[in-house]
Amino acid sequence: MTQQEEFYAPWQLRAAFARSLSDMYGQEVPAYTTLLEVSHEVNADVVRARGADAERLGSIDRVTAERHGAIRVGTPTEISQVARIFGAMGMHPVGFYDLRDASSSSVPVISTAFRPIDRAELARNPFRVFTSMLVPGDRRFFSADLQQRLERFLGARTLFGPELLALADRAEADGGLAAGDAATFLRLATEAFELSREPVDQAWYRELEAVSAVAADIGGVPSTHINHLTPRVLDIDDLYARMEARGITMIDAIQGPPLWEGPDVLLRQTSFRALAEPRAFRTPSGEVVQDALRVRFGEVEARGIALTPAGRARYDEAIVRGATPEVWRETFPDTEAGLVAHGLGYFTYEVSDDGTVRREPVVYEDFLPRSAAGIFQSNLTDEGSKDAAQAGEERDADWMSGAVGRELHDPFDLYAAQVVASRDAAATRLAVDPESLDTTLDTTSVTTPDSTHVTTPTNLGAQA
Ligand code: OOG
Ligand code: NI
Repeated sequence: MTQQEEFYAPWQLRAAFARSLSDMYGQEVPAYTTLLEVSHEVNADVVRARGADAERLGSIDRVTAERHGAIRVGTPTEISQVARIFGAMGMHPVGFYDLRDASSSSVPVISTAFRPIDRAELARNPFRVFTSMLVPGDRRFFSADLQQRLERFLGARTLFGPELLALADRAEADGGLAAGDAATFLRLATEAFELSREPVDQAWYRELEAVSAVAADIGGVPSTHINHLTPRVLDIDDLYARMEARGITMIDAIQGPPLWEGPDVLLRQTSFRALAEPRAFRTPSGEVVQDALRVRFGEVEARGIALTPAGRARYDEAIVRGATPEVWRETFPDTEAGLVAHGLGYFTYEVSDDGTVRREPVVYEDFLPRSAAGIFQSNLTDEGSKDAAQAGEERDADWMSGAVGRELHDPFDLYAAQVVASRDAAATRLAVDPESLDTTLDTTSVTTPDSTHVTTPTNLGAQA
């Protein structure tokens, strides 16, 4: 009897792919290895100093393994293929980001993020990839003539080979792959996101670059590549200081909320500029010359609590006023209990051993358009050109969903569903009506201002 080959479930493919990409990126971009080292040091120090409290927004194992990557593609066909590859790893498109308006420089893309969506899957491995797609029909950036040549160029290239796509489809249909196929799938998927060594068509690249460095990065070459891989840290201010101390120049500021005494919400990110990497170019006369391109950079992030639409509206207003501690104090309660009480953050219902119900924060799994624009922008040597007088091409979540060929999940719906599921599970465990637990949302049922522990309503205590 032949021995049964080991089978890789989607989450195992996802975890293995995240590791494989990280190994590849570490070999090719040495500053990323420094970033990982410093992240590990910072996380170990935070766990030592804060103990269990450090793991409130995710176990140290999850945080240590946690990464997001970013890729950029050119066409609906390409993004639908990306969706098949990530679909094989249990990653689904979530959210719609329009960076064309979020940025003052020329960033002619719209984006989504591929990530696991179930609580259990996120806990196993939360790897996510921010995926951007060009909008060649947007006249603010591209003339009709350039659009046509760009679309012809993109239409003629192949980012993902037939073997990779066939394995991806099989993995999705069968809920995983046997060991041999899994190894091939992982190798081909990793290769698809490596930086190509092929000479770049100099005239074409430079023509696009004059319009937008992002457009050149996407449409100026026949392949795609991962442009950063971001570890998660528990103290991003400390990390920023340590990186600078090691001589790596970071961008001016940490994007997103400020450092303050209250709960961390959403996402704080910072990055170091792309390093110039040697690249061969083919000149119009056919000669191959050596030059350099800056297309791969480093980023790090600290994740906070997911905000409800009401909380997000406050965030969006606050960020316009300026992400200072003063603005934050005027905008957000300084405790988790306050976020619960005002319905600003997502918190699950958890039953303690003594039968009381606690609320635990849900970590933010998504991205922020303004911060993303800041990250794009910080890595552009040139603003590019953008004619604001022209009408932009209409793009929205529905359009993106059509391009991707899959349902585009709404991040708020996913967080809310997670809270409802936890409430139902808690109610089942306590043998009460889930609606009765909703009374714990009242301000009055929060016991102390600095704790998220909520009292069990008396009717609940009687039944327990
Ligand atoms: C993506 C930039 C956005 C983030 O973390 O907000 C991003 C890109 O540069 O392609 O990764
Ligand atoms: Ni990023």
